[in-house]
Amino acid sequence: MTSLGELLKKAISKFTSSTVVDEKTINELIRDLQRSLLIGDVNVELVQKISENVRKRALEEKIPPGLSRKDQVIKIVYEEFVKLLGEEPAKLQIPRDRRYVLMMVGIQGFGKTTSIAKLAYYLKKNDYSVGVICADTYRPGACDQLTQLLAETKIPVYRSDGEKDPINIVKKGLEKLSQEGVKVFLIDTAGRHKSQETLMEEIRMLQKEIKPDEVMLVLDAGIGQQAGAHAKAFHEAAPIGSIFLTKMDTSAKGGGALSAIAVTKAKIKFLGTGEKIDDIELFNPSGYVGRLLGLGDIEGLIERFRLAELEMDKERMEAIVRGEFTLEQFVKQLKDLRKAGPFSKLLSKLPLPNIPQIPDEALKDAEKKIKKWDAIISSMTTEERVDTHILNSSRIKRIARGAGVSERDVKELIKQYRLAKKFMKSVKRLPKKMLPYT
Ligand SMILES: Nc1nc2c(ncn2[C@@H]2O[C@H](COP(=O)(O)OP(=O)(O)OP(=O)(O)O)[C@@H](O)[C@H]2O)c(=O)[nH]1
Ligand SMILES: [Mg+2]
Repeated sequence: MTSLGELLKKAISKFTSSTVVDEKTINELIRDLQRSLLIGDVNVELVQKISENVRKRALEEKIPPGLSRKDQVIKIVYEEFVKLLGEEPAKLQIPRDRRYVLMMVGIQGFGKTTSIAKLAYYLKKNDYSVGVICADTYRPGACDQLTQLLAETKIPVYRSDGEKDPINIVKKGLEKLSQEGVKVFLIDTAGRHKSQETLMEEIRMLQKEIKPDEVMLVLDAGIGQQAGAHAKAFHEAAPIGSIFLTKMDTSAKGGGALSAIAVTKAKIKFLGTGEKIDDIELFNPSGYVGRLLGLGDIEGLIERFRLAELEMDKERMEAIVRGEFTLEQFVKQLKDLRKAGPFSKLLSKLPLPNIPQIPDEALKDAEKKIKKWDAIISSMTTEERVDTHILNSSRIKRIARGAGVSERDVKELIKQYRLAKKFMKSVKRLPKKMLPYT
């Protein structure tokens, strides 16, 4: 069966190879992405959310000069996937000043034992006092494997070969290793068992008795859509807090992780990139999505957007300072300002000592008014937004009704807009150093 990763890549490459990009091709891309995600068992709500965000942004966002609509759609798809995986690179989030117990769970052969060793080594290199407990009583040689992997690291491994009860092993291990000064405990659990049910029961009991600070699910990047079901089963036994995605070096960069994330709401923390003990990477969502979607130089594309948008902002600011702005830009400007903090605070920072007349009304209560004004703008035609002079009383009536506000509200917005324009024009005549935007 085709993996989610392959399906997504196919959808993207079909889109990028189309000669025209219009609403139809965008909708087609969204449909293809939806279909792929659903086949990949990503839950419906999440699929809906991603596709709605992509559609909305693709239709609404301005394309900066020098960039194509195709570039823009790719960027949006990329950003929405990154958002899903956690925008920031993963953080370790393991405290240094208290005991911390991390339990690793996962299906047999996915790489639990290997990943425990990698994580232990990684933590040691980061100056944590770390120890490992082997609580896998099923796999023959499981503890030997762990001991061997860590042989050269001087990381203590607790094992109790006579003991068959993993809970007892962990309890004793915590005690013994604590005495040796260990603060961070990594528990390796069984992956093979009599049956799936008995395995889950064991994990459930460990969760109940040990109450680890973090349960990390190990997933093989190659397993594709079953990942969701695996994650669900483990999540029900012990709430999954993070994911270690293994075999990124050999798999088709599986999208199964997306399903697992959807089910558990946990984020990927680490990637395994080989069999050696230092083949471990802290997870970086942007790199992962780039690989998953088969996007070549996505970093380069994002950078080109960033520069072009900066340029657009600069031009917009300059136009505003010249008093050239539309009604829509006026409201957007107020919204941007609001993001920067309350108006009064912002105004007090501006170097505007003896300026003729700040249109006080435009700013007073603006925060309350902006919502109304936004609604007013939305019920205007494009023509009306660009040229307020065409707003006669019948148009005003229609707009007010559409926005659910009074006609007075509409008139006030127009008045404030004109005042602001006049104001900016008067500011323009002042010495340059007094301009707020330079
Ligand atoms: N290429 C590659 N191989 C890996 C990676 N992680 C684990 N492996 C290999 O996968 C195989 C299984 O790994 P284990 O760590 O034994 O898996 P496990 O989950 O502990 O398995 P059980 O103990 O049987 O439940 C081993 O051959 C590992 O070397 C990885 O990131 N890349
Ligand atoms: Mg193992």
